[in-house]
Amino acid sequence: TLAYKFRHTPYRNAYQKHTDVFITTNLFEESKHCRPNGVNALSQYLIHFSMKDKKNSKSQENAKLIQLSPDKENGGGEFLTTNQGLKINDNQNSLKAGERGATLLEDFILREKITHFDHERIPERIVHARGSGAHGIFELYEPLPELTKAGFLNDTSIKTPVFVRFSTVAGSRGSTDLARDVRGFAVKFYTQEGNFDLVGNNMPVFFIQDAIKFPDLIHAVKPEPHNEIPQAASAHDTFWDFISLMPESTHMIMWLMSDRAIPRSYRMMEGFGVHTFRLINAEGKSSFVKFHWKPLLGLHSVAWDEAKKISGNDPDFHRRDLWDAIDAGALPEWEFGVQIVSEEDEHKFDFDILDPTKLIPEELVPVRKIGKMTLNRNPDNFFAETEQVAFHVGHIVPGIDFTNDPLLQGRLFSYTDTQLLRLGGPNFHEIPINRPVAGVHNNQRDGHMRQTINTSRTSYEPNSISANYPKQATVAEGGFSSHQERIDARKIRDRSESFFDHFSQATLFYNSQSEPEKNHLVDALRFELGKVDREDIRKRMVGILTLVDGGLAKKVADGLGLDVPKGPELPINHGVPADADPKKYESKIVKSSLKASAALSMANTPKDSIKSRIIAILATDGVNSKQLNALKKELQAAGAMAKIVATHNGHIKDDKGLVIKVDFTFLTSASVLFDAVYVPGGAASAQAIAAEADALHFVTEAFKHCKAIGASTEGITVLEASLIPSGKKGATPPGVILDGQPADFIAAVAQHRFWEREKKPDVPA
Ligand code: HDE
Repeated sequence: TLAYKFRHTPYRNAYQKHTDVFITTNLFEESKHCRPNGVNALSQYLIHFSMKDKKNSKSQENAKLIQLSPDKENGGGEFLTTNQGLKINDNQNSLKAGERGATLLEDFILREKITHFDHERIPERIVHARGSGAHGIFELYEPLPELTKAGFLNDTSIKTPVFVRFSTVAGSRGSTDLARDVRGFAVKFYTQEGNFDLVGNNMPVFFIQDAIKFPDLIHAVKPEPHNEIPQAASAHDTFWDFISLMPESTHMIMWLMSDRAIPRSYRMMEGFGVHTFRLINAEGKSSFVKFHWKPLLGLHSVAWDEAKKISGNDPDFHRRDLWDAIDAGALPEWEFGVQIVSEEDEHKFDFDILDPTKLIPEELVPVRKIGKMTLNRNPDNFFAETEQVAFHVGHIVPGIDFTNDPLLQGRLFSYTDTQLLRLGGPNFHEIPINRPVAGVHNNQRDGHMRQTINTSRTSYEPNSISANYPKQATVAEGGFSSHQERIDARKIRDRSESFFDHFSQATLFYNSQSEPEKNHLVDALRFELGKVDREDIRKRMVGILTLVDGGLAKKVADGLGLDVPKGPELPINHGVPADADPKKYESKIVKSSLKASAALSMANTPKDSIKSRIIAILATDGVNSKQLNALKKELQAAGAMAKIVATHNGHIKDDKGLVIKVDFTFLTSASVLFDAVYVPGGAASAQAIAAEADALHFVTEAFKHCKAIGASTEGITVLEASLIPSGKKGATPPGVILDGQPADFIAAVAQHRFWEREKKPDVPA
């Protein structure tokens, strides 16, 4: 009836005018007495309608949002009820035998409320427990029929809805965002042919080559089993013990010790599918592919000292940053790229493209940008969406397929298994955030928390009672058919010799880093190994580093007070099967044919925008309003956010007596939460700020972390009072702008960091 009403009332016209979500929400509101069946049928109808309407890309974009609508509940203007819909009269007192008496077992309202509360938690993810999600869309630049038949990669009029979850790997759900760690970058595309999940990371390679080592790796990096210390950190004995015995992890360790492991923002990091996948075109031709996400804001990191301090000041820093940016309309964007290798070229590289510890340098195979993803909506409910979203590398669509990468093959098993435990049963695909917008029709039935009411008498196939529906689809009708790879092999537990070079790309990565990045890598290794108690582990690790770069090994050894070993402890091999000849498993020492690759250094990222950067303006009563307003205006015009940090909360008065709202005080914020600092003039304001130790610490610390700092007229006295080496005019260090124009300051902020300031002498902050 609702569907009929929808088709024959003004709702449809309104819908066609693309105000769909609003209208559908109202329609659902009107139809709430029919929940859930009527509404679900209606939502399915609307999705169907919107998906048919290919030219209306706006409706495509909303297919997932329309689907989520009937499951939303707000409670606004309603009476409080039990889960059975009974209106509650007293939510303050339990039912007792007299005012001072014992609580009665009869109190079904109390029991329902407490029982539900007792069951609120589900197991956190075994890895990637800490994360943040957002909705968005993916838009294709040009059709790719020569490469793939996937619908969403062939029709530029479709806006494919996506849900993305970023995460750290090692820490628990409540751990800090700023851990030195890999970041998860998982994207669920709700395509018209079913869900495609690209479950990637912000680093293009992985620690291990075979899935069978994954539990060992994760046991080693997680808090140690006897005392559950340390939380969200790899700087401890068991991790480095394992790594020092796993030469295949050396390349990934270079990435993990680099600035990529401490991003400034989820919005400013790359994403990678890691494994080589396949694309399959309509003729069944396969090409190998590596997937890339390139952030339009460029790649940026924080300093390690800063990361440690952010963890105390705002452990939700990345979560808040993503939320606030989307809320403010600064929508995060990534270009989607592919590196394509034809089947004929599979063996043309000096590494194996099935080995997940190797990347394909962009100099050898350029990244072709094929589309753009924009995150445009924060979730309504963290648990329902971000926590319950279930990604799986095995969720693919026709036109995409797997390779025999042994890490990918193992993942294909793990992800369903983990959701069964985490989400409690086989119907996790029915949880709203996981439901495909393509219809689901099969003979799977029942199980815990089944939502669908299957009305057919048959739940088997073949059947004649239901005319054999739901029926199989031919390939032409969109049925999935696995790529018919030819296999002629013995069944064997072994590893290909083409996987035995463990160091050449680690060296390539190190050689590709800028000088400051190399220094950060050395410092990271000194920090991490410095936290390792057992000297034998430290020594073994430094030995491995000699195979990456002699200079690197020496610098790390110096920091640890160790003699530089001539080479590694021999033999260098990964775990050897009990009956195998250890010689056969020895690492091969291979030289990379490439000296350096520009794409591996964050120093080469575009630095032409300050969009969504957060600038602290230190000001208090008497601030020079002309300077303050001029800068604020320019910052906002450039897309940045200016925040007033003052000596007291509430409001301040400028030199004209006008009131300005204070955003933070030196007590409620810290320099590490901002990208840059500016101190405007105004004698009274500058004097009061210079008299505050926390304010002087604020600017000194911003200097230590190599951020842009600006000051005008009397504001300069604040820098002079701080520990900045030369806050005075004449000998200003890079990135310190005194009495400049707003444009000069903005140009400095766009640089993100002036790492050259790290050269000693350092400032204490
Ligand atoms: Fe995962 N991984 N993984 N992983 N992974 C999980 O699935 C696993 C690997 C990645 O935001 C788990 O739902 C195995 C590589 C991300 O919900 C689990 C192996 C890459 C996320 C699992 C790997 C990833 C996960 C835990 C080695 C980058 C978070 C909870 C064979 C390409 C997804 C869950 C989210 C989550 C298993 C290796 C990325 C247990 C066995 C390589 C981004 O299934």
